[in-house]
Amino acid sequence: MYKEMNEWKHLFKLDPAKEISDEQLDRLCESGTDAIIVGGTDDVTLDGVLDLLSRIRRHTVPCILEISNMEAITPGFDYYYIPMVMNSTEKKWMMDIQHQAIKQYKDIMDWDETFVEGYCILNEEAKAFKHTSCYMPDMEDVTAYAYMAENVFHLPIFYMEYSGTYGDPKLVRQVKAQLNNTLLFYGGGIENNFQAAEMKEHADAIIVGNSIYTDFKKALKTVKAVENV
Ligand code: 1GP
Repeated sequence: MYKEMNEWKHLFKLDPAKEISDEQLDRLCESGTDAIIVGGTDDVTLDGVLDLLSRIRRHTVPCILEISNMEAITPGFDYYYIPMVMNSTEKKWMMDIQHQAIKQYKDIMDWDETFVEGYCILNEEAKAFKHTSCYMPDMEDVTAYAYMAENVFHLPIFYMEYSGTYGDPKLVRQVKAQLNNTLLFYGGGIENNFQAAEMKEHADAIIVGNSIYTDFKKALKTVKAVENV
């Protein structure tokens, strides 16, 4: 039986631009993870998204499309996440692309399955950081973004995105202390059990991405690592 989103602890994020075998994909889907996100920054094509969707769909695990480009949107996912990059220096990534997407799709959008994520990208080396022209916020900035995500924008999710590097658990703890209703998602550099549990202690849910492709066995073990955290 799958849980409601506010009970989720662990998600895997699959990149449609990367290869994964059927065997590995099956093991991820049956691992006990709460959901699988399909999303990436570069080379996200409709073909890549559809390929993953059809393969994940053989399982009952909830699957989510995190929308990064308009050309790769398709029906069939359980949920759709729309990122708004709060620490981008360009309004485009906070407002304009979402505006365009909503103009085009609002008649078919279902708000029971669509969730907006307030993203704060915290790794200067991450592709997404550069791609969306982010600046590096300090601790006070990040907690203020979290506060805004909850109280100004009433967003369901605040996402601390360290993609590619392991973040600062102290900062995650401080951000969590700021939030009452908005869920805190943490993603970035989780490669083993210890890191998974450490971040899950503060975040509502952790997201494991890259290590699926670099050390599959360890990535898989992160699911059990957060079960009782
Ligand atoms: C990426 O937050 C996710 O969007 C996970 O990060 O790929 O570093 O695990 P990693």
